[in-house]
Amino acid sequence: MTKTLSDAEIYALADLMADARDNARSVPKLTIQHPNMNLDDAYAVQNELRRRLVAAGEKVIGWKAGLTSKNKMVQMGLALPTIGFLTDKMALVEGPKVSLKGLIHPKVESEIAFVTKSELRGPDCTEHDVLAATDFVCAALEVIDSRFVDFKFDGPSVVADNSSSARYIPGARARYPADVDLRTIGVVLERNGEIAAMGAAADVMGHPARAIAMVVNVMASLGLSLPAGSFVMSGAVTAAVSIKPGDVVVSRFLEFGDISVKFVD
Ligand code: OOG
Ligand code: MG
Repeated sequence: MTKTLSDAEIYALADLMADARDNARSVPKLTIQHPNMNLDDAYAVQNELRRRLVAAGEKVIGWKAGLTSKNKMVQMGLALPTIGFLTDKMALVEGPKVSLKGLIHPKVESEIAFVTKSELRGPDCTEHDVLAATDFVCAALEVIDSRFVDFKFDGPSVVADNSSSARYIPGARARYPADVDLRTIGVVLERNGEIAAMGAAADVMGHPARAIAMVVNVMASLGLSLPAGSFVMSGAVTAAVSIKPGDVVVSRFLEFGDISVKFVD
């Protein structure tokens, strides 16, 4: 695949997506204006968004996989695993006052995150390479937010929107990957005391480490490797759950403990 958009068009789309994010204003999906836009174009927009945030002082601390579970693919009607970058500014801390300020229509997702101890480089990265390079695994609660109207998008649009990345809350209990079976670990996601979703981590590509290998292999196609010390989320195990200020969310992963938050304005 090669790009169909000019550099000027890529910059204009990065302007549009950055403005939608910064002003919490949703926009129509990009393929309405650019029907031939492909994934190379979309990752070029994502790269430009990343370049601008880094130039503004944010640090890329890791990456995420998106749409890696059957549950998410069915929910979004899109069977295309994607990647996005994470910066230090997107991180939030578990607690009773987690702000949703600046978000349009946030949803939460229960995920397993990997923290790496050596560099990973595609394009042939496997689940085994990922496990060998993993320092520890922990839970994460991702808060996604699409910059598209009604949370509706296609593959190129969501990639250009950094795979709906907005915020993430790392869990506090770290485990060595060899000490847990990452396929059979189950999660219960509660909102306001009721079960909103539940599932087992094998729904993420059969094994969440495969989602990390996917991230590394897509990064290789962008000319990037994954540095040691990266925090990488493997994608939501269950369907995402909508939230609003006032909601209390508890994500309970066997082996990783709970992440409890109360969302506020
Ligand atoms: C795209 C991002 C999906 C995940 O974990 O699957 C994602 C979306 O559904 O908005 O972060
Ligand atoms: Mg996610």
